[in-house]
Amino acid sequence: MQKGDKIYIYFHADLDGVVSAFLMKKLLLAEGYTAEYGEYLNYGRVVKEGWNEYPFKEPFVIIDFKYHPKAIGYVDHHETHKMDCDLSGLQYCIFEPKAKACTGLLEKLAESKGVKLGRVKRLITQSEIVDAADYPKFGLKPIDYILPKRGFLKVARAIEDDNTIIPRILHDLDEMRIADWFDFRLESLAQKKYVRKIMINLRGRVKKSFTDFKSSSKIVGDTVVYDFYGKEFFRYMPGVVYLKSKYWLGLVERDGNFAIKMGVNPWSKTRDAESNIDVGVIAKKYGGGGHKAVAAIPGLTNYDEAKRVLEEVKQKFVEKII
Ligand SMILES: [Mn+2]
Repeated sequence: MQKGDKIYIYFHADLDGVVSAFLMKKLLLAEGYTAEYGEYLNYGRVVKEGWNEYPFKEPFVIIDFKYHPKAIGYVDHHETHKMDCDLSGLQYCIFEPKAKACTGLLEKLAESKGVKLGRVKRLITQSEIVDAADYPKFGLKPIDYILPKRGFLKVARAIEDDNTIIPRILHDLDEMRIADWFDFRLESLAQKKYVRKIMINLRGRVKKSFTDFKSSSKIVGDTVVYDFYGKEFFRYMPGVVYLKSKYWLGLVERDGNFAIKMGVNPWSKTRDAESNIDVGVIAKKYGGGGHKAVAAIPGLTNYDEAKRVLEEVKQKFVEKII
């Protein structure tokens, strides 16, 4: 690689992935490269079945997503993504499963290269709160995420709700001057029309989903189990209905794509104490992935298959056997 060469940045389609891609671009530009955003990535069938043949524009780096052997850089914190390959030859590589988000890893990486990213502390902390679901520590309730009042949560929600705004978000981040200087980027983005539009649209849908959740969920042992086939699910909704529950496990569907979601309730005391279930390990057995406290099995092709996996995983939760 020579100075001026173009490097593409591929990243996970969530707040951490987007913000980390923005920071990676800053780093690469400071290092004298030309940097361009490649594409935002989501877990699903394409990644599950055709990852090795994925049409990356090269050379490229991957942020906050599954490793690819052709990547010249890799930044991640998902234990289940750990590979047996040698990452030491990669120019821009940092893998720390204990990190709360990739944003902090980008800062570390920049420091190791002697690059100053500017004022990014606030931006990094906000991404860490969202990615690690550190909400209780900051006095935020499940509903504060689902229908947010805080600017950084509005941006996180908007990205989650409509991935197609990601290129606009990145463009606006790159163009920011004053908000960039004052480290008020996400608050500034929250004022944008395309974010506000999503926030208004969410209200009615959340109300409906809340009603649906009450009728489509039950408590099994210490786990909230839900089946949201044909209904719209919102992350942390189990916490709105059952604030004190320990574990959450459910089936969700979007556009014919089925997934099993599972995790420790971020608002329960279990989270800080030792949990005897490692959901990342369970998910990996079914071709999914994640962390100890939150994981998913995406890419399930039909309801029957999803339902079968849900039942099997439910048994593991009941018996506390992984
Ligand atoms: Mn992340």
